[in-house]
Amino acid sequence: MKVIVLGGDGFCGWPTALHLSNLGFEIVIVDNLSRRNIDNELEVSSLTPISPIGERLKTWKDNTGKVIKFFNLDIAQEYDRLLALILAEKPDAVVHFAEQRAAPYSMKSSRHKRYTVNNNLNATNNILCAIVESGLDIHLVHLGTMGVYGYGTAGMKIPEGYLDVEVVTDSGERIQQEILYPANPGSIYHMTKTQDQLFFFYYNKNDGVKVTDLHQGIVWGTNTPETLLDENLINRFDYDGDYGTVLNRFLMQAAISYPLTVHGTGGQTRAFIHIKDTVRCVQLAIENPPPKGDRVRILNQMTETHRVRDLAKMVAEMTGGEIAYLENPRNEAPENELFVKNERLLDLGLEPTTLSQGLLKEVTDVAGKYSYRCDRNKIPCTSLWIQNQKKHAKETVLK
Ligand code: NAD
Ligand code: USQ
Repeated sequence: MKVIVLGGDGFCGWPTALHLSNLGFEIVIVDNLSRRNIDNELEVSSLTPISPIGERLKTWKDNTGKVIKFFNLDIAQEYDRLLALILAEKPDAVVHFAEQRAAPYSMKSSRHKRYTVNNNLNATNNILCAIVESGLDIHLVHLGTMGVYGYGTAGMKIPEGYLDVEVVTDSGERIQQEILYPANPGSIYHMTKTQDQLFFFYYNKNDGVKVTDLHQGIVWGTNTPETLLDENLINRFDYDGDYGTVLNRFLMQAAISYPLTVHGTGGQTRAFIHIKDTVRCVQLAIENPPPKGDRVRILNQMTETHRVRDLAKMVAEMTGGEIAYLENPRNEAPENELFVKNERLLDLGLEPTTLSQGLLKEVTDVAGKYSYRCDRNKIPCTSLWIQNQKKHAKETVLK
C-alpha cells in the first residue's frame, strides 16, 4: 500500500512516516520545511537535536534498508506540482498533517493570523481538489483537533463528530437529524480546523472523496521505537511559548527546575494522547477506510483527559518542582469539564499509553538529557489573544 505523508517532517508526521515504513507501507513524504523556517523566525530550536531531512532519510535507509521518498513542496501554493505528484505516485492514501498547528503562533499578529488561514485552508482545499482532479480513489486521512468542539459540554460526552438533534416543525412534527457537532474554535488556528471540516463535508458529498478526520487531543511524549533507532532519527520536542504544548512544556520545565507555567487557575481540562498512540491511530485509520459512498468518518483521537493544574501537580510531585500560576495570555474558559467518546479507535485495536506509564521516563530520557539545549528566554508565552492586552503590553514595555 502506498501512502503520501503531507507534513512528514513534523512532530507527528515524521514518526508516523517511519512507523508506516517499518510496517511495509511504501512512503512518500511531502513537506515544505516551513516548520523549520518558523523555528528560525522565532529564534528557537527543538529541545532534541533534529537532523536535516536528507540525513534523516539516509539514516532510516542505512538502519532498515527501507527507502522513503521526499518532495519539498508547498501544498498550499504549488497546486500543479501537488497534482502531478499524485498522478505520478498514485497513492492509496494521503495523510494530511501539513498545517500551521500552534494556537499561540496563529494569534501573534495579523500577519500570523493571515498566514495560518491562507496556509491551512489552501492546503486542505488543494489536496481535496487534486484528489478529485486525479480521478483516483484515494483515502484522505486528516489530522484535525479536539478543539473544533470547544472544550465545554452540557455534561454529556462529546460524540465522534456528529450530534443527534431533534427539530420541531411549525406543525409540531418532531424530526430527528444528525448534524456536525457545533464548531466552537478557541483560536485562529482552531478556526481553520473547523473550516477544514466543511471542505471535507462538501467534497465527500459532491465528489464522493473518502475522508477520515481524526480529531486529535494534545500530543505528548517524543519518541517511538522507530525514532529511537538512531539519534539522527530523533523526533522534535517543542518547548517554547508558541509551539510547546502544555505537558511537554511541564516535563521540560521540571527537568531544568523552572516553575511550571500554569495559565490562570489551571482549571482547563484537555484531551491527551501519546505520540506512540498517534502513529498507531493513523495506521488504524489507513487500514480501515470508510466504504466508498460513506459520509466523512470522524474519530476522536485521544486517550485521557486531564485538568492543567492536576498535570502540573503530578509533574511537580514526581520531580520536586514548583508551580507558578500566571495570568492567562489566552481568551479561554478558566475552568471546564471535558468528557469525550473515543470508542471507535479503541474498537479498531488501539491500546492506550497512559500518563502513569510514560511520564517519568520522558522527564529523564528526553527532557533531562537535552536540557542543556534549552533557552530559558523562550519559555514564556508572549502571544496574547486580546488586542488591547497587546496595546497594554506595549505601553508597559515603553514605560
Ligand atoms: P508540525 O508543525 O510539527 O508539523 C507540520 C508539518 O507540516 C511541518 O513539518 C511543516 O513544515 C509542514 N507544512 C506546514 N504547512 C505546509 C505546506 N503548506 N506545505 C507543505 N508542508 C507544510 O505539527 P504537528 O504537531 O506534527 O501536527 C501535525 C498535524 O496534527 C497538524 O495538522 C495539527 O493540527 C494536528 N494536531 C497536532 C497536535 C499536537 O499536539 N502536536 C494535536 C492535535 C492535532
Ligand atoms: N497551558 C498552560 N501552560 C502552558 C501552556 C499551555 O497552562 O505553559 C494551557 C493553555 O492555556 C490551554 C492548555 O494548556 O488551556 C492547552 O494548551 P496547549 O498549548 O498544550 O494546546 P493547544 O493550544 O490546545 O494546541 C495543541 C496543539 C494543536 C492541537 C491541540 C489539540 O498545538 O495543534 O490541535 O493541542 S486540542 O487542545 O485538543 O484542541
